[in-house]
Amino acid sequence: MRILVTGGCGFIGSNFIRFALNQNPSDVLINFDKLTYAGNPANLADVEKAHSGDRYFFCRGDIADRSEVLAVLEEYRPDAVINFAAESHVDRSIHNAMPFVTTNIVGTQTLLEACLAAGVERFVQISTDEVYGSLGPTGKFSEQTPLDPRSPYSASKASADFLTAAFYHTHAFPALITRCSNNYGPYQFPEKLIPFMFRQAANNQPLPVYGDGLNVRDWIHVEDHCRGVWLALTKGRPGAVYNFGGDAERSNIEVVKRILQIMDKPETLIRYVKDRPGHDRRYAMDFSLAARELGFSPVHAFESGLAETIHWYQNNPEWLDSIVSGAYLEFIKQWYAKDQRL
Ligand code: NAD
Ligand code: TDX
Repeated sequence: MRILVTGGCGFIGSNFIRFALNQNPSDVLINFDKLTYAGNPANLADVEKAHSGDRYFFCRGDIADRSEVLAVLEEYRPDAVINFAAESHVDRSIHNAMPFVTTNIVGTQTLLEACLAAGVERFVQISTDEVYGSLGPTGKFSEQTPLDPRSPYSASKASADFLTAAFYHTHAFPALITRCSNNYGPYQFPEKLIPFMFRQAANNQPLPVYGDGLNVRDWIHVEDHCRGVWLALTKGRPGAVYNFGGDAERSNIEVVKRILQIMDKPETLIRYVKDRPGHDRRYAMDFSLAARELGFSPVHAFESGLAETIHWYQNNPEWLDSIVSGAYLEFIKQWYAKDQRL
C-alpha cells in the first residue's frame, strides 16, 4: 500500500510513520508537510537514513494549497491518505485563530477535493476528543455525543470532521474519522503540557498550572494512538467515527507533580496562574466501538509511560534544542506574560 501522511514531521505524524514502516515491508510512506514551527524533519532523521528514496519520501507542501496537493497526489499516487496536518495548540488558537481556519478547515477541504478527484481509496481524518466539548465529573464521550467545540482549535477540528463526513455522504468518498484523547511520548512539541513542564523544570523555572489544576485529561501514549490509526486504516468502516483513549484520566496537577518527582525537582517550582479562557474541564473517552470493531486497546500504563517519556527528553537535549525556534520562544514569551501567567 502507498500511504500519504500529511503533517508527518509533527509529533504524532512522525511517530505514525515510524510505526507504519514497521508493519508491512512492502508499504511505502509519503510525508507531505508544510514544516511550520511545529514540523521538524529531525523527528524522522532515523527514518530518512534507513528508508529515504525507497520506502519513505518527503515532500514539502501545504494542504491548503490546491496545486501543491494535486502535484503530490499526481507524483506518488497513494492508495490511502491520513490527514494529521493541523495547527494543534489550543493556546495559540486563543491568541490567533486564523491559521487554524486556514489549515484545519480550508486545508482539510482542499485535501478532500483533491483526494476525491485522484480516486484515493481510503482517507483517515485525524480528529480529537476536544470536538465533543467539556465533561462534568462523570460520564465519557462516545461517538454519539453531540459535537460542542468550545475553543477556536476544537471548532476548526469539528468543522473538518463535518466536511469529511459530508464527503462520505455526498460523494461516497471512503473517508473515516478517528478522535483521540491527549497524547504523550517522544517528539512532542514543547508547548504542550508534558514537554513544556519538563523544559521549565529542567531549567529550574516556574511551572505554570492553569486555574486550580484540577482539569482532567485522558492521557494516551502516542504509540497506542498510532496503533489505533493503523487499525482504522486497515480495518475501519468508511463513514465510521472511532474514539481512542488511554483509560488514564489524570488532573493536570497530578501530572505536573509526577513530572517533578521523576526529575527529582521540588514542588515549590509550581505556580498556579490565571486560567486558560474557556478551559475545558474534563475529557474522557469511551472507546468500546474501536475495541469491538478494530480490536483496539491501549497497552501503555500512564505512570511508566510518563517516566519513559521524561527520560527520553532528558536523553535527547539536542532534539529539544533543534525544535526550539525564535518563533516558538516569542509565542511562549507573549502568552505567559499575558495576564501575568509567568
Ligand atoms: P503537531 O503540531 O506536533 O504537528 C503538526 C504537523 O502538521 C507539523 O509537522 C506541521 O508542520 C504540519 N502542518 C501544519 N500545517 C500544515 C499545512 N497547512 N500543510 C501541511 N502540513 C502542515 O501536531 P500533533 O500533536 O502531532 O497532532 C497531529 C494531529 O493529531 C492533529 O490533527 C491534531 O489535531 C490531532 N490530535 C492531536 C492530539 C494531541 O494530543 N497532540 C490529540 C488528538 C488529536
Ligand atoms: O502551561 C500550561 N499549563 C497548564 O495548566 C499548559 C501548556 C497547559 N496546561 C493545561 C491545559 C490543559 O488542561 O494542561 C492541559 C493540557 O494542555 P495542552 O497540552 O495544551 O493540551 P490540550 O489543551 O488538552 O489539547 C491537547 O489534546 C487534544 C492537544 O494540544 C490537542 O492537539 C489535542 O487535540
